Amino acid sequence: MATSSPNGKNAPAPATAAGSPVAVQEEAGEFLTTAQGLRLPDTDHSLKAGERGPTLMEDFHLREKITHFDHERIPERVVHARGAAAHGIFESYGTGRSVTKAGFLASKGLQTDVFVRFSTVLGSRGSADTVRDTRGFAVKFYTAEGTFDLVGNNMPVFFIQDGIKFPDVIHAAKPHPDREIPQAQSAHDSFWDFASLHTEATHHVMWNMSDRGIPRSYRTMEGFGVHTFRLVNEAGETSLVKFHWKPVAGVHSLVWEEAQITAGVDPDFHRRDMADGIEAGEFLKYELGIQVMPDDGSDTFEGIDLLDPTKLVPEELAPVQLIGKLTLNRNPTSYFAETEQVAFHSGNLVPGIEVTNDPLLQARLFSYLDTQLTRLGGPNFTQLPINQAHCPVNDMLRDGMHQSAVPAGLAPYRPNSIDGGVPLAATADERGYVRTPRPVEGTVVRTSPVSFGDHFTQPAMFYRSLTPLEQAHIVEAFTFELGKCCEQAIKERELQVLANVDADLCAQVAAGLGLPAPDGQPAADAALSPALSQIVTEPGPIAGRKIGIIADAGADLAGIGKIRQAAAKLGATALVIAPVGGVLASGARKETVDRTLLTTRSVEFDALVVAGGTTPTGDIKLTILLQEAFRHCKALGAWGDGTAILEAAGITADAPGVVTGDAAGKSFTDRLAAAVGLHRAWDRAPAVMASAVPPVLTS
Ligand code: HDE
Repeated sequence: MATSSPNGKNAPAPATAAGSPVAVQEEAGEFLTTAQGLRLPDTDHSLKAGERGPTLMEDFHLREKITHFDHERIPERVVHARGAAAHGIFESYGTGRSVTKAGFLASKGLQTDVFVRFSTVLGSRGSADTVRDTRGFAVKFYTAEGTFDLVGNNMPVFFIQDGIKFPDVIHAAKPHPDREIPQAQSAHDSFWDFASLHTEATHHVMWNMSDRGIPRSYRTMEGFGVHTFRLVNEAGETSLVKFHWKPVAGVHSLVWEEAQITAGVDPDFHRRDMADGIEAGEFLKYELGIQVMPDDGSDTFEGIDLLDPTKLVPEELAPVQLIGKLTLNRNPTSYFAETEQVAFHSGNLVPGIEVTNDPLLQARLFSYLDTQLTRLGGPNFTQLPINQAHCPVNDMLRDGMHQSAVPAGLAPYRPNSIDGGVPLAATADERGYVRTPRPVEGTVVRTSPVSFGDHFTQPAMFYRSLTPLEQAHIVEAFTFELGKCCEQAIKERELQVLANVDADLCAQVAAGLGLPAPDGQPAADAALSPALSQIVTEPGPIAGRKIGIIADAGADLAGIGKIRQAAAKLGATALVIAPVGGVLASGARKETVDRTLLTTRSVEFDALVVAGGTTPTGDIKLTILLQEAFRHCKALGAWGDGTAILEAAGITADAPGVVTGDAAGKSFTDRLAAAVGLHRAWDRAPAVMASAVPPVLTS
């Protein structure tokens, strides 16, 4: 009898010729076997002609084991190779219904399975998480009407306006082809050579050089669909829409020195943070939002060309309306089977969500399916468990490498009479993907519209909308990146680009490089969008954050217990750092040492606290730990005589963001949580952070 097989095809349940059921292959049984199920007595010694003799061809187990091992790798993604993922649930608010008929957005409370993969763009699979780069934010919605992939980034704009240039920007940004260095970074000549010659990249470059290029965590990143999509509701009315992901934990970043240290100390920083958070029940949460613009045939809104992916629509002009909530609540079981083999495709769409003529999006529609053929070894990658649709699939696609379905029937073609005419074509009423008719006409050309020609107004808007502190970070980033270039002409040309964005920005970077600042023609009247700033003035949630407590055998263990409890209540984790490992004990109280001065570094923590009763050691590693956290504007604290240890490291109790008290009571833990909730003590920045010029603070 035809049943639905595990891969969703209408196929006979797998069975032997005699009709005995065959289970889908998974590891089972307590004995080690070959891939054919033969039990093995020994997997440690190859079959040899005598103890000291040559190995025999006859050893089929050795050959199978080594052969399979030889083929364990698949090609890494040509971009976005470094990534980490999680399963989750998307819950619709039902508020998107007025603009789209997409079933998974229609009713309030409707839940859809999702798989989300975050990534960096440039680095190889084994590169560090905290490099300065754009982050991928790819979401697979397994909806009842087919899989919808929202393959976005953590920045709302892109380097190029036409997909045909993607190989150019990626070749320029990837390591130099001769020595394959530098890995996973843009601070090198070929990237800045391209960026300075190709001014349409300027807006994205500004975002990369801003704090958005070094997120604190995947949970503190915004996400953007980048392109404008066309949404269609049940009545057939269309709107132009941009997708946004708003992190519930707020938008927060690392500081540059911290990001660099972390790349060495913990290259897995972001994936560890996400996996640990999910394991601890501190799930990553984001709200899905849409900016809705009228589909009046002009493909523009308030003078902004909606087909130009180097432009954003300020939230002040089109507010982000929230339509659902994403919760990442389950870690993958197998990195390879799930995170590595997941195949996203911007052409995976559902009724109610359509594409526009954005030439970047159009090229993507070609690329994603194509790349999987090489990466996943043939056309049947949709049968891999992570890529299977969570709805019936009846595609008439047949055979090919790695075919694991057993399709029934004689007629994988249409029209047919043999299989009773099925599969049937679905009308719009039957939830078929019927595109909204749109007129297309034009002369065949290889050009861009004139409206794509303004490369500087929005970069100026972005820069000028940020706080002086965020601007100082951008200055520092440009000065660092260009300072790493060898070719003088490239630096000078990029300064010319910056001169056309903002004269102050250009002057400060030029000063840091020791070069004259050229004159430019920056936009005088770029409108501002304060929503682009990520600096908070009110404490936000601290779930998923880490607080280090410095202690030793003589420390106030009861106080440590209180901090641990207070942190846990807010979803944060407190970890005890001591000179040596083991357990700190005093009477009946015990506290396990989580880190030693040898195994940790300040970058692991959002705040550091010195426990009362801790004996000053004079250990330089402790001084560096505290000094680094101080320099990175993190919350610091001490109670009782722990304050003396802070002061010995040059940190005074009255410095901004330093919390002290007699005991680790409620007042102390509340003030500590508020300091962590502010993310950083930015008032400290002018005194501690390296920059091309001292940052100017408003307060
Ligand atoms: Fe991608 N991109 N891209 N891209 N992209 C890939 O697909 C490509 C673009 C994005 O976690 C590849 O499966 C072209 C914009 C993410 O698996 C590849 C163009 C945006 C991911 C590809 C773009 C993205 C990819 C590599 C220009 C943000 C990671 C492996 C037309 C809106 C997905 C793969 C994951 C991955 C091509 C532009 C986001 C080669 C040709 C714009 C998040 O197909």
